[in-house]
Amino acid sequence: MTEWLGLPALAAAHGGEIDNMIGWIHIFMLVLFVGWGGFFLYVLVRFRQSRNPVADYRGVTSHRSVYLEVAVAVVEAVLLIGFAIPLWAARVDARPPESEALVVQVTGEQFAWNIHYPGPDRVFGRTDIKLLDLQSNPLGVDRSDPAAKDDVTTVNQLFLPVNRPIIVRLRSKDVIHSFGVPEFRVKQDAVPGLTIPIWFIPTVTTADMRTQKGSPDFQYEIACAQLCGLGHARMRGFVTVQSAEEFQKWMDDAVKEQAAAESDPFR
Ligand SMILES: [Cu+2]
Repeated sequence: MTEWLGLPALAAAHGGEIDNMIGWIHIFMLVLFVGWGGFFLYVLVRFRQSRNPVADYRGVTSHRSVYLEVAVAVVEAVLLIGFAIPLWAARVDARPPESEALVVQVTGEQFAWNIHYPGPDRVFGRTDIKLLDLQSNPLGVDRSDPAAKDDVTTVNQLFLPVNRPIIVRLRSKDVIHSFGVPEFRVKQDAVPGLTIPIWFIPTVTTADMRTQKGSPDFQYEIACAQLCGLGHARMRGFVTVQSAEEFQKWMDDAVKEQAAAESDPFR
């Protein structure tokens, strides 16, 4: 129902509800705009100087405007209590258990997105700020920790399987960034010192979206949605949504590559 708003294509399970709410808010605002605009024109004519040469000190005596204001407040309360709060509660409280989801850590920095997968053991390896190297180890992963052996890290490339709950643990190294993927209807600030979980279920693979849009170069983009410094505009990450099999293959290859790099004495 919200095509008329020109929102970005939808590619997440919860997005329909958000779009509906945006649609209802627009309809309500349109009614208010037309209503108040009409009222304004009416009073311009009704209280024109030629008809009212002397000011009326009694003013309006009918209560119609009060009823109207109450009605507006009721509709606003319904939008807030009936739609917005339940939707928000579902987003932040009804998070799926980590055992059913793919958990991935995303750390913003000036000006990149560092992606960290726990690998097949599903345990994030230890990180240590002393091991942090902006070129070779931007997250400071301690590869001597057994849990870190199979961890996979990338920069600005987030690979996700389709139709599976994704939990992103969002963090920041320096300033406030914001993880925004418009097609997933997801936007959350990354705040230094906090790990903020967000979750969504991608429903359309990158390949399907390319066909749907008729654009072979389409990419889901992580746009930093908080002005975070001079390089803010080039702080772009890309999300590749794949079928479960494709994703598994990507993950297996990445783990192998990681192991090979680790055992390379000339690295
Ligand atoms: Cu940023």
